[in-house]
Amino acid sequence: MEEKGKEKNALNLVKAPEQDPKTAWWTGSRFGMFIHWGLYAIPAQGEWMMYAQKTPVREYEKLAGQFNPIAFDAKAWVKLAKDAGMRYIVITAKHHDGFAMFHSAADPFNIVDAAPFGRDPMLELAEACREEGIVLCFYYSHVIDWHHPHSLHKEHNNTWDYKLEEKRFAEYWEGKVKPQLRELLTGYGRVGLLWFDTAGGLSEEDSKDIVEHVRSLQPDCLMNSRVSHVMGMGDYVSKGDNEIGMSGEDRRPWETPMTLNQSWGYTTRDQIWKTADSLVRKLVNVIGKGGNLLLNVGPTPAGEIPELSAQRLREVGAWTHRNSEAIYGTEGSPFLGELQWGGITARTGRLYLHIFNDKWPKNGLRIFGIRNSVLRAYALADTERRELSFAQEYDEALNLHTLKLDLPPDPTDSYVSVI
Ligand code: FHN
Repeated sequence: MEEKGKEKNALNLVKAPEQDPKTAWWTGSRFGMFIHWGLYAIPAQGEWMMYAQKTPVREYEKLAGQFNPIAFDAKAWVKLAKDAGMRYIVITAKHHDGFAMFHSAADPFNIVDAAPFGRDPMLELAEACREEGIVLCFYYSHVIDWHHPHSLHKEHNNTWDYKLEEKRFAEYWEGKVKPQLRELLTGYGRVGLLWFDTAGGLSEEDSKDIVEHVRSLQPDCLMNSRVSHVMGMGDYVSKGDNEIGMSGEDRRPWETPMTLNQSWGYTTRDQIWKTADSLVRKLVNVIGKGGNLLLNVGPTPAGEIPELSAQRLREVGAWTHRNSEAIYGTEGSPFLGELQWGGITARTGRLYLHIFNDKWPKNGLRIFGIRNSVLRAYALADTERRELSFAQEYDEALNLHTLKLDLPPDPTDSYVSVI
């Protein structure tokens, strides 16, 4: 929907979060692929298996000897992300089990030195991403590491192999975390962002230390807020897992990490999948509130993205490709408040009304608060751009501007139709 009005922010009833220019690529991207991939794919019970079963380190290490994901094809993963309409990839370079999915001189417990595979999948992904214009980013578990004798978290430690009172955190921090981050930030080209997780127990001093360390190596690399539990740290807010906030809740750019089923790492036990329909709505809900969606896949031990995940991503991708204008580079809705019928995104001079098909208002839609004169309204999916009729009214007593918009009798796209 196009509106007249010269003032750039005439519609901005909600101010878009203040933004550092270096986050612009990321907020404009709106949709990313999260990948949880590691040794835990082999037992296929999720990435917390080692902790849940108190698997001794020497036992867990044996998984590395079996890890040979010969079906891994970086280009195919990047293509799938692209097909889904995702513009960045965040992959677990090291999760809580401490196993590095990249070649690391800092710790031999890594995919090149400890597994028969012998390849560095992060190098292959970096190249494939560069070729396709996808931004590569790394997840790095900086506080929890069940393999290292000196990692120390507020609650989730390996207490079955190591004694808490014998921990010397600095040995972990200086000997593994910082050197591995250096490796990631110097060996793989541009890293879009580092996705830290669960900082429980990390001191403010160490949080600042890690931020400075990253900045000194790649000044433009973003960091999420989970780098520290100190409020305001990081370049953007990571919401809770699968959490979508209320409209206007965050003053900083934010992102929702979300699962496709109910797990992050590959598991054969969880078959509760979100449908493409519900995923598109969730995407709309997030971007309409100004956030990013980071949607997860958990590849198999053979190195493949499970077909049930891939299929959903391709279905979502058909929608994102048709509606790209209403997604990338947009801001969230300028209006505060939850919408029952869908979500709104905006860019200067245009509002995109994303209407959930099952809430299709056959009698038209009313939008309150648009002061600008609307010029034209049409369905984005309509290649002929046939104009929809509308009327604008102003109630002086209530000081209320109302746009009454007539809609076609039926939705114009699958899942969610954009006007
Ligand atoms: O413990 C992790 C979990 O395994 C997963 O990586 C998620 C992703 O956001 N983060 C932690 C829990 O919040």
